[in-house]
Amino acid sequence: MKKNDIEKAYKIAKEQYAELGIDTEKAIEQLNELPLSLHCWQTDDVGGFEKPDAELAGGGLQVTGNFPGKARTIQQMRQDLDKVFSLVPGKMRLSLHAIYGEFGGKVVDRDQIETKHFQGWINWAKERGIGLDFNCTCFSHPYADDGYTLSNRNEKIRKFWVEHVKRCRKIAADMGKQLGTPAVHNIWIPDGSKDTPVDRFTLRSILKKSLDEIFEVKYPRKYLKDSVESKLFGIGSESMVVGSYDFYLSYAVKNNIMITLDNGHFHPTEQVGDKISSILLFIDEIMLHLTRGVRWDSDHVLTLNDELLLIAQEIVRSKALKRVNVGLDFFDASLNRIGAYAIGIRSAQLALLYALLEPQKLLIDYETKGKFFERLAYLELLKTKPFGVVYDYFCMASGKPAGEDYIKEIQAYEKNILLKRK
Ligand code: RNT
Ligand code: ZN
Repeated sequence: MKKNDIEKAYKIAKEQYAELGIDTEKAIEQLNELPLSLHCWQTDDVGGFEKPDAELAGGGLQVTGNFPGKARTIQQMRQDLDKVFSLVPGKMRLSLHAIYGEFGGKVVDRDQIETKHFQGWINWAKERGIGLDFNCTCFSHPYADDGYTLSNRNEKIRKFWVEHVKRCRKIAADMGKQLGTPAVHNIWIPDGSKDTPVDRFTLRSILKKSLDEIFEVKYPRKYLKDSVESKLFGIGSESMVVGSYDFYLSYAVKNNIMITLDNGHFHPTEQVGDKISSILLFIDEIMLHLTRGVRWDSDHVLTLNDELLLIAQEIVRSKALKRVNVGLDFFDASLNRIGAYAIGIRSAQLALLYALLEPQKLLIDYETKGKFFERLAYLELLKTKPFGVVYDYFCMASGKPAGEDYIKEIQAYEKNILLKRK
């Protein structure tokens, strides 16, 4: 896109929004300050680097597709992530999983991992001025094969996973300490049952006990923020998931930790956006895993749809930009993986920008006066306002490709880098 054209269009867009009492510059500034936590696992289909060429995600997570050029080494993964960062404006963080450590060709089991295995990542993040978030990996492991980890009835296996998660929290706290920005540690486990279980109560009490043990160790919030992620069902856990929404919401409220809302983990007509204003009255912060659910599947590339818009609007309308940790979570191996990131990040930012460009005062005024025609009319009008132009300008002003320009860059990267990978 031509710089001149973007500037011209932006000038008009700015005036249009100003007529509604909205300052586009301020919206851009707010968006620029809001970090997005990029999930590292779209680079390699949740493979990790515990063993060469790890393929299967496991734990009910299934990645389909075989687009060429998946990252097979940490170097390739970093190269891909740098490419992604070069294509998008705004602040980024990186969310790592425990299987992405640098294990130096040795077998380091999950109950043995230490900060030293992630020091390379910490240095990498420091050089780029970005924060890290962390996730224990309670799947793709022989001890997860029977479908239960932290809620396993077998004490040896349960203890193994408790030790793993404890170590992961320690690593996350070290990341936060070294990088000067708290790391979110997120716990998601696949535990659940394919068929209708009889004794749900015992399973959930075991999970509670494991979590209590895990959280016995306290870390300052300036280093570590703990979060737990619920799910409705997965492949192989269709009938019951131990870590359900009710379970984790109760646990989070009681223990004042965060809950991770992955919008692919709810009933199709349930809206995560609607939950934000409720939860934030009872816990300090939440974590989001933004994704796109399609029928039964939860991990399609994020696009700008109504569900995402409501989430963004509710963050902004609740004045919770500093209380919501926005992360992404999708993995699709059927298309260019760098492109998947770029699309997902752009969608998240577009949704947030759209929400930041809302004339809140005006809308609330109509709402409180019961003027519902006017409220609806403005909400509809906003859909045809030029927020895309404002986003293009934001990209350009940040020195990043604007409009369709990022597509060409990804095509070139595919040709020159991805297709040449073995
Ligand atoms: C799984 C959860 C979880 C994972 C990652 C890989 O359903 O969404 O967040 O996607 O931990
Ligand atoms: Zn998730």
